[in-house]
Amino acid sequence: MNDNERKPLVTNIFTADPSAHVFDGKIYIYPSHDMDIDHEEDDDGEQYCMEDYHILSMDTIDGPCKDNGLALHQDDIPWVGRQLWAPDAVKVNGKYYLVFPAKDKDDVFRIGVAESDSPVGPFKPQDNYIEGSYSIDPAVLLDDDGRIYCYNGGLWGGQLEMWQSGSFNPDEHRPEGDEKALGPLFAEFKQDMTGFVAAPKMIDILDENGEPIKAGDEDRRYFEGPWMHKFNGKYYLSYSTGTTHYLCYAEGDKPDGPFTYKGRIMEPVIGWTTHHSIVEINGEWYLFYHDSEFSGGASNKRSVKYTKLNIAEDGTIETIHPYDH
Ligand code: FUB
Repeated sequence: MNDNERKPLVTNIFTADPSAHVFDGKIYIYPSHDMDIDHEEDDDGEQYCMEDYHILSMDTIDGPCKDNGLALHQDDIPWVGRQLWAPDAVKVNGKYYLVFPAKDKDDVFRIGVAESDSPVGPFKPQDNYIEGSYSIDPAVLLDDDGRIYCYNGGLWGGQLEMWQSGSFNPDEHRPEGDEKALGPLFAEFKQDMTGFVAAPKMIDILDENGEPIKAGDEDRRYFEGPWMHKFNGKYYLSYSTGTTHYLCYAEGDKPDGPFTYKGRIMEPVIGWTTHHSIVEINGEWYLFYHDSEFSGGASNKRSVKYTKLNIAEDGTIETIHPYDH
């Protein structure tokens, strides 16, 4: 383990939900920027009232991590009301796109896009959110054939349940027990990042018998924070189980699934949420994640960390116990 591993990457600000990428040989981390405020916790995530984004960067995985300052503020995004949550980024045709969720002026979570010539911003937002987008936690996969996929969605405060009828209904029921669990959403971005090619559709996550994971199976069902990595030609969807605080993964042959549950990537961290990304750097695989150790356990004051990830030749991921050294 090198000196940086399993320690906060920066301590001048609180950061969470890290989406890590290698662009032009350098490491960039696109996190949420947690506010340094005390806030009561609730199931709708009111305590996550973030207002802007800062991008982190590292020349090497064992070197210093830099906070590159303000990259985008909610006051500069015409359609946003509040709550800038977990972002991701993609580089397409030499431009860098920040893809982020936020509540619109009606308090409905949507996905927005902002563009820059630099990986660290400042980013210029599009005038409106992506038409047809809803819920939180976008993760973007630029596939080997150049197609750009978006995975997103989160239960409870992330509002995913509220769209089961096809339109927004804040009183919609939460699936439970033997009902089929909701999955993350899948959509393809247009090449100019101005919209989706077609409406988002829900991804199936199956158990070892090919049956959909049930809503009551809280150790394995999808809650929020999707990520997609490819390994030996297969697609690996990983996510947080929310209420049980695990990071899990499922394997598939196609970018839109179905995916078969495979196992656990990480045991619970300090703090309610767990949210990650998986990235290959110089032939080694790393898990970027967050916890609330540095703030003494405050769930809304998190710090981004990373650790090495061991992936076997068949794609099996070794489970991480975050506080074992
Ligand atoms: O950071 C706000 C929310 O907390 C994210 O959108 C979720 O994934 C959870 O980490």
